[in-house]
Amino acid sequence: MNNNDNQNRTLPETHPRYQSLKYRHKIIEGMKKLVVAEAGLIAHGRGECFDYILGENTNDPAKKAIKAAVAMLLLAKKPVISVNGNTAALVPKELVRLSNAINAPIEINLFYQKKGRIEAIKKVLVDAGAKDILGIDKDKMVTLDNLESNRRFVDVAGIYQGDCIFVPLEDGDRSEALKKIGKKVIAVDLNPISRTAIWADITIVDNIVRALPEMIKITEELKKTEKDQLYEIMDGFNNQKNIQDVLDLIKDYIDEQKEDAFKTLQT
Ligand code: PTJ
Repeated sequence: MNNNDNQNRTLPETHPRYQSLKYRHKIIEGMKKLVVAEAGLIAHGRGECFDYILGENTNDPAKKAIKAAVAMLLLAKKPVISVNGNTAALVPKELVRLSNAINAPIEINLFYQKKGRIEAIKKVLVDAGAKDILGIDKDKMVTLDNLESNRRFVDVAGIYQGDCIFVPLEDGDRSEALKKIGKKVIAVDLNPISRTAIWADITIVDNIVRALPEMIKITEELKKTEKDQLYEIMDGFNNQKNIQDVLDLIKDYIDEQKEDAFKTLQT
């Protein structure tokens, strides 16, 4: 029995938590192939927890943030999509689709450097259809001085020159560092009060597995939009207010669950 058969047996599609378990398995498989860092499993679990108390759907503030983010990416001169292990394991095809739709290169940028990881992530992205991947050629890497983690190593043709950096799902020090050197930062983070979320210009508080397909859809719509309208969408967005709205939704959801969570016991 191969690994997939084994997984299908232990993961019946009728399971009430099928979707969530499916993505868990992607992360576990990614870790076995070096795509995902060991700490990526813990990061995923933290994300799941926030997703749970957000009702596991793309809420209105997330939709607003996605629209503003797409407008910002379309207006940028040199947008770049930064990819880490978790995103490569969860949504490789969607990353490539978004990259093509907004004409932004993909750059692999890792917090946990380990021999073989970049090659493993590159393979996943190439298999998903990526053509040009940045962040893999040591001769083309430069260092961001204001950052101490491994994320400081960036591609001269990518994040180093980029004006708008999309940083889905990551640890906290980089969005602050990128902001301080004048970049626009767009984050996807299920934790609305993480450092990444707070420092980003636009924070999409949603699961990356739902946010990326929505971003691709909105890109197709907004591509036909005039520039001044894109500016209107981008400038009309207030990240602080949007994060506060998300926090209100979490409060409301938890209040509803005080009653609703026990209804299944009566059926
Ligand atoms: O692949 P590497 O080496 O670059 O490492 C990537 C991880 C994610 C391990 C690294 O950046 C890390 O340790 O991140 P943190 O500090 O755990 O932060 C990850 C954030 O992403 C947390 O705020 C989580 O809530 C959030 N998160 C986790 N899964 C998802 C998510 N946000 C959106 N969608 C998810 N599926």
